[in-house]
Amino acid sequence: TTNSSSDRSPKLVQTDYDSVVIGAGFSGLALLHHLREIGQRSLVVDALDGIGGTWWANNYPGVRTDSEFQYYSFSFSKEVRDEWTWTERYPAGAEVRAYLNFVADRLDLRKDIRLNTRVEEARYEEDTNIWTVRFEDGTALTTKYLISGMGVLSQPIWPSIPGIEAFAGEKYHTAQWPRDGVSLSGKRVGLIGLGASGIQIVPTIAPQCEEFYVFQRTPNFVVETTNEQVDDAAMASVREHYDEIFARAAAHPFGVDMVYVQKSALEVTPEERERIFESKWNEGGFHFANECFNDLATNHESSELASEFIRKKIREIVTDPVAAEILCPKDYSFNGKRVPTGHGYYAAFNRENVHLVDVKADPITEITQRGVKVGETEYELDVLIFATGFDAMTGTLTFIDIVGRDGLVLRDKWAAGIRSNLGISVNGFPNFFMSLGPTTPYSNLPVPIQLGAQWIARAIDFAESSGIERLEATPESEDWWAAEVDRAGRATVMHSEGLKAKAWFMGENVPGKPAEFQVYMGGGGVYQQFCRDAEENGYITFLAS
Ligand code: N01
Repeated sequence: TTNSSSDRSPKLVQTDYDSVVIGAGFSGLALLHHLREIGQRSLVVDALDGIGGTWWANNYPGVRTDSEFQYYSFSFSKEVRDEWTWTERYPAGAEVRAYLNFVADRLDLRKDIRLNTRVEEARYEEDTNIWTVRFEDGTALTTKYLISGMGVLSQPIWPSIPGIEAFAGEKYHTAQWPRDGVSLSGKRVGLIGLGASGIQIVPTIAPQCEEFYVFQRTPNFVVETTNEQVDDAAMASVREHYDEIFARAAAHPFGVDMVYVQKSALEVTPEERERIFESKWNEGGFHFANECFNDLATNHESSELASEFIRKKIREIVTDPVAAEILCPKDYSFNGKRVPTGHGYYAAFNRENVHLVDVKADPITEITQRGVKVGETEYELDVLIFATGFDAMTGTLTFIDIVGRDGLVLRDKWAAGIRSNLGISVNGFPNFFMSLGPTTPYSNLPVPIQLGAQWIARAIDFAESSGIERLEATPESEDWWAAEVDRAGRATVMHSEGLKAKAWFMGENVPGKPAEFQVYMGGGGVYQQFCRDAEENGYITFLAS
């Protein structure tokens, strides 16, 4: 007998793997470990030639975490926690890379990771319920489950400035920095881009360059910090309390282990407000955004009070008043862009060899063979650095061809806007999961990465043990989630300020992308509760087929 459901039950075909994960960074390592725990035969592939994902690719001078070490790591392996030692409060990129390689070795992951393997296409076939993954070298393999761990900020973008190809000097993107580094001494260096990447580069290379031209379009609110060594006692205490640290970070809206204050910036006297701002400015980095008041991300007036405090700091640090004014953001307020942490950023502009060029007032007209042309002035350069960011959140997923049921390509499905259930699963793409897919929380990322990998492994385990052949977001769940992402985003200043500032989390840094929240602003703790609810309800919103 045939009926519609037996028509759709797959032929039994042996696949090369049970699960294939794309990306060998934080996500890929966590996924491989947890998929092994449920007995999956898994393979991780990565286009790059090293383990570490974003921490392998982003090898530029000054790269380090903006999160403190104690919540910028995994909690699931006691061995790793006990045996790994962090040396700095904000670890340098090389140390995070070493950590991830340590994780790969200690958990014996390396044997199931294939590097230098770039995916070009992944195609689902309904008859067999199998994904075929094709690589750049012409080879292919088959898998039942396909999981993206490709990262949220991994698809670099170069600006479309006329003449960019003509430049005869050395040209680098921060996210594609040469492995062996670049010698800058005695050279005239230009930098375009002052997000978190450019802001880390500035003070690091300023002492190396002969002359350093910093081309600024939109200034940022940078919160400076100090960076202390982690001593043995601090490391021992973190090891002892790791579960509590991770649990607090998981419950915090932004995935950090910080005090969640319950006071508005508008509830206190101006003197008290100033005292709190000053004290959290001195703690530095994310402490300022997270621990002063509870409404710097939700109330425009409060955000503007924080903005004014930082403008005052900029004017104090930067000795040239003209440069200070150029560095002060005035067109948008605090939290309108992702707030970067500074390590001597503003003070770098006091150096004689650092020249700030305001390309908002006078835009870059072209890049020439010799350098950068701004109005009638041509800045001659030996090296030009692009810290111009990424096609964030969706970029890696739409760059390759992910082809679901009936030939539907993910890129086309999302052309008018992101559709998914919880940023994990997409209707039309059975047995395809995303670690940190678009619309997962705006957060310190190792926390949602670990929890997401564990959730995906449990979901697959559930399907395998219940004889469910396909997990796939229902259309209704996509409607619900899109509305919730929009609602949560609009409740923050990130919406209005991010649109004004052209923030990547609104997709505004990439021409042609729909302006929408690419991340969930409702908080990590709330998001994790939605994920637990889905699980406790028998994954009903993931049973479309
Ligand atoms: O990229 P960005 P990023 N002419 O998109 C400028 C994470 N991250 O690589 O604002 C002139 O923020 C552009 O100017 P404007 C973190 O989440 C984390 O720095 O569009 N300028 C902007 O200044 C971060 O938010 C860490 O006017 C041009 C810059 O390029 C995210 O990655 C470290 C231009 C791009 O800034 C992205 O950061 C690094 C043009 N034609 C990154 N085109 C840590 O946690 C673009 N720009 C440590």
